[in-house]
Amino acid sequence: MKIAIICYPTHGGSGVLATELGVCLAQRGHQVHFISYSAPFRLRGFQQNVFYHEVDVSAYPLFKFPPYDLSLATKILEVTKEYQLDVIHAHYAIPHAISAYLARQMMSGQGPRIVTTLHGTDITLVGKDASFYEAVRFGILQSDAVTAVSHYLAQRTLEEFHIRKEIQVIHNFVDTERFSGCTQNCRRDFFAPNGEKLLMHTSNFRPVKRLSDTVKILAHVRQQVDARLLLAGEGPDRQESHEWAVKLGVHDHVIFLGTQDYIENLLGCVDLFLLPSSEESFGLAALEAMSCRTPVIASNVGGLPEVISHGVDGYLLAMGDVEAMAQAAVSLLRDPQRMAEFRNRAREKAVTQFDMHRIVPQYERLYERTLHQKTEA
Ligand code: GMT
Repeated sequence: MKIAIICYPTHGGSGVLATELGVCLAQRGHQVHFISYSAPFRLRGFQQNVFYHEVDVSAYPLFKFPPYDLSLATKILEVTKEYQLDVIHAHYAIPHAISAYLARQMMSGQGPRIVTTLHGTDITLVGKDASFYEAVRFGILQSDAVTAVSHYLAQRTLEEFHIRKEIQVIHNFVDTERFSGCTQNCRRDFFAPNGEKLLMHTSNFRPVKRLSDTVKILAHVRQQVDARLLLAGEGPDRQESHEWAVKLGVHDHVIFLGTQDYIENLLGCVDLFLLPSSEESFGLAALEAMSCRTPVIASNVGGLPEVISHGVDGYLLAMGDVEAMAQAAVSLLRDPQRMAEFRNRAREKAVTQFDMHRIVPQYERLYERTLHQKTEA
C-alpha cells in the first residue's frame, strides 16, 4: 500500500509512535510518505520505501497566525496526486484529521481513505477546548476509520464528543529489539559514580507530567537510599522542578539531560522509571522503559493500567501521592530479588503484548478493510 503518515515531528509520544509505525510499515514493503513541518526526529538516516515531504507555511505579514492546516492540506493533496496514495493516516486529531479531510474534499471526495489515530491530549486536553471541540468532533466523524491507543481513550472520546462510531483500540507498541535493555552504551558510572541507584523520567515537561513530583519522589527516596534522578526532555516545567530540587536540597542529585534522541541507551541503565502524570492515555515512555527491563512507578490514571500491572511489573499509585511512590521505589531498590522479578516481568509483557510485530499488522488489516469498504461502495 501507499500510505501517508501525518504527524508531529517532535519528541512527543504521538510523533514517536507515528514514526515507528511508518518505518515498520516501510520495512514490511509498503511505500510510506511522512508529511510534517520538519523531519520526525526518530526518522534516522536513509530508509528504503520511506519518503519525507515538508510542509512550508507562508509567513505573509497579513497572517497573524500562519494557517498551517491549509498548507498541510495542500501538501497532502500534492503528494496524493503524485504518488496515488491509498491511505492517509493522521496521528493526532488536530489539525491532521481535518487537513486530511480538506485535502480529500479538494479531490472531490475521491481521494485516499482517511484513518485517524487519537493519542490522548487531542481528546482529553486540547480537543476539549471550546475553540477546537467541534472541529475535532468533525474530524473524527469524517474519518473512514478511527483508532485510539487505549480502551480508556476510546471510551473517553465516545463520552466527551457524544459520538456513536466504532473506535478501534490499537495499543501502542515498541521495537523490543532496539529497546532491549542492552547496557552496551550505558554510562552508569558517569551518572552514579558512587554506586547510587538511578531513577529516570522523560517527557515534554508539560504540567500534565507533574515533573516536580519526580523531584519530590527523589527527595523522599534519598531519605533511605542513595539515589539520583535523570530527567530527559525539555519543556515549560523545567525551571519549576529545578526550583523544587533546590528547595528540597537534592539539586546535586538531579541531572537534566535535555532532549535525548537515543533514549534507548539511557532507559536500560537506570533502576526505575517514574511517570507520575495527572493524565496519560497510554504512556508510551513507560512501555519503552519496560521493554528495557526497567520497572515503572506511575499514577493510577488513564490508560496506564492497560500497560502496567500494579505489584507485578510496576506500581500504580494515587496521583500526587509522592510518599507512596517513593516508598514503592525504596521497597524495590532494597530487594534485589523482587527487583529482578519485576524487571523480567516488565520485559516479558513488552515482548508478549506490545511488540511492534504483533501490533503493526493490526494497522495493516485496518487499512485493508477501509480500502475494501471503498471498493464495495
Ligand atoms: O504526553 C504528551 O504530552 C505527548 C502526547 C503526544 O500526543 O505526543 O502523548 C500522548 O500520546 C502518546 C502516544 O500515543 C501516549 O502514550 C501518551 O500517553 C499521550 N499523552 C497523554 O495522554 C497526556
